[in-house]
Amino acid sequence: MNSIENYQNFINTEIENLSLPKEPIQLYEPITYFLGLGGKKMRPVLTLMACEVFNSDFTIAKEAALAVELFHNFSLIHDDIMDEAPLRRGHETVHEKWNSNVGILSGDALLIIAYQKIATYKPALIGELLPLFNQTALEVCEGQQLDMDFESRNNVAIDEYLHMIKFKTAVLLGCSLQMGAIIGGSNSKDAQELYNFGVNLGLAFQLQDDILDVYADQNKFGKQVGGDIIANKKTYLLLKAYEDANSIQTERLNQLAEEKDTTTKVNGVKSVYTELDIKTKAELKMNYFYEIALANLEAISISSSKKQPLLDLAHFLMGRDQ
Ligand code: GRG
Repeated sequence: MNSIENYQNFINTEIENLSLPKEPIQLYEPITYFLGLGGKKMRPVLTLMACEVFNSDFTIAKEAALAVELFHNFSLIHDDIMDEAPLRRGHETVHEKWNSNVGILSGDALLIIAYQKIATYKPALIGELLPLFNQTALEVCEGQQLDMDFESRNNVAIDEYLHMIKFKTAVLLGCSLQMGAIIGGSNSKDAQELYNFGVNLGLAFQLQDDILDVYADQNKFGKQVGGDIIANKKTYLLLKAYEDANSIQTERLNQLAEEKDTTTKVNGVKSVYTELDIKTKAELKMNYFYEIALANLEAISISSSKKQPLLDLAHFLMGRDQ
């Protein structure tokens, strides 16, 4: 059994050893730059762990683990362009360091390299992995579009928001686990249960992200604390606040959405959140999904000791403060 750190080291080495071409420089240098910025590598770790639950040799899932991490990085590069984000993982984004066209094309190349990794498996395995990967990629696209649609809508329901984060964030965690399980030789019921574990963990993870964005310690948080409030992002916290607010609080939230002074804005929204106990309500929802995730894991027909690394990773992800 390996520790989270062992799996992370393994995947970091594999990424360092990707023998990417050198030219055209503007295509491959941004990829090397972005992959070198770090990140938790939680998706490939999930793939390797899920494989090891069913097979003593987790390295057989190496190419799938690389595929999910490369896909994730591709989506981050494109997401940063769409969001016009200056920073990612505490460093300049690709479009900021080069330009948007470079970001689009190097992101595209990363996606293709991800597919090349899946194509290394035997045809029977590809037949199982590819539909899952394709379905997931399409859902991530749908999640991203819904997220953008929400920017110009004032009537987003909490269930719609949960559907959006399921697609944008959670399904890739499920897919990472299911691919590892398939490669490891699990039965389809356990592979599906691991997928569900990943989706519910992903929902809890994204809700935690919403909470951290408002309440994290700025010295530990990789992004700007209050960034979602400043950008009027429709997070779970904001939608819940609108749902629970009285007419005076609704009016204050509406006025704060127009506020130009960022400190006044963040403090104002936070004070409405405090009045409505929004942090506790968001934590309740986060814990709800986390508990379902743990029940999914419990339902898998293997010994507790084999599930322990996945449980450790779930604890690690939910205990993060950055
Ligand atoms: C799928 C064809 C296709 C297009 C992609 C751009 C896009 C469409 C989707 C964006 C998806 C996206 C960026 C989702 C956010 C997921 C998320 C929670 C990112 C942060 O993940 P961490 O915390 O990051 O694992 P690190 O840095 O640790 O890797």
